[in-house]
Amino acid sequence: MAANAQSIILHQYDISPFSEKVRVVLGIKGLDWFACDEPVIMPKPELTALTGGYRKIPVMQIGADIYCDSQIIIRELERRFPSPSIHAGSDNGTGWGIAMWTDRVLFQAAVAIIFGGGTPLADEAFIKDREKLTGRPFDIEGMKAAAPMMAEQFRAQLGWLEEQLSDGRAFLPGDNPGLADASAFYNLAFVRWTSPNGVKLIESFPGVAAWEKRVAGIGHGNRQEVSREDALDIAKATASTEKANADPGEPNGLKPGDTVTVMADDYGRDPVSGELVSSSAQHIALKRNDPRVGDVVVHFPRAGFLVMKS
Ligand SMILES: N[C@@H](CCC(=O)N[C@@H](CS)C(=O)NCC(=O)O)C(=O)O
Repeated sequence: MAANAQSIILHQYDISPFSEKVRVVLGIKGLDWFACDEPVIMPKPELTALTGGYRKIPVMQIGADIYCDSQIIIRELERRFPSPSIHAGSDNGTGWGIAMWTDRVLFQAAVAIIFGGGTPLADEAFIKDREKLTGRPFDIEGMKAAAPMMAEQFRAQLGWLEEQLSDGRAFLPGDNPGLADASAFYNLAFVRWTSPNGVKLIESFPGVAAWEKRVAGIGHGNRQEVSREDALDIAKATASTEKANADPGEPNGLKPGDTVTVMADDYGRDPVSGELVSSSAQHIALKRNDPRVGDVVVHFPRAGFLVMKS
């Protein structure tokens, strides 16, 4: 079946670690979805037509609703497809906090090991692109120098996973896999794809290595492919399903109709502006228009993002 307005379309590329986090969640939930492959470096004209400037990967599209950042993608998947839940075992919400650890501290250690160890991924065009993304030099020599220290950091954090698994549980939250598993796993997958030295560190933890196999065994649900042009046509032909909603608890008085700008608080801070449709403690949705895709609503998480009223 071809992709349509109800399909989950994941704008991604295969060696994108944050896409792997979402793919594992799609696997936990056993969902049908479409991969729309995007370039690894800029330009990404089709992606930014949908997002209004956000260029990071992954982005999820369902019709004319565009979800930027793995956190809001997974929250939306949980909302639309609650069973089985990503909140497994005793996790009702702290899984999001675990993801903040794995997406920032653990990920930075993995990146330093991968790029400090030399990888063909880092060609000249890639380095230039990532310098623009982060606003900092992509300092391979510095990463090489830091790699031994970062190996210690990575090992210490792998040790936490080993301790969590030490009572024989199958997954981090207990008998069933959840958000914590997807969040930790993708970092290890990224290391396995790219860094033999990093793999040795992982292999030194038998419980972690066995858990990794179990998470890999979950799979990615049922994947099909969709082209970028077809994905844009779907957005153009569809209206967003997001309803206007004023949050009385908004600390800074934001309300539907306000013009706001949203950007990540870490790297890839390309601002996206639009008219606020709805917001909550965990979510903000902006309406914007693009000649290629018409009216779309772009969704972001609140934790890790800055919102400015224009
Ligand atoms: N906080 C973001 C991080 C996403 C991220 O850094 N993605 C990487 C690829 S895995 C990226 O976009 N790199 C730059 C690029 O692909 O253009 C999320 O959770 O989705």
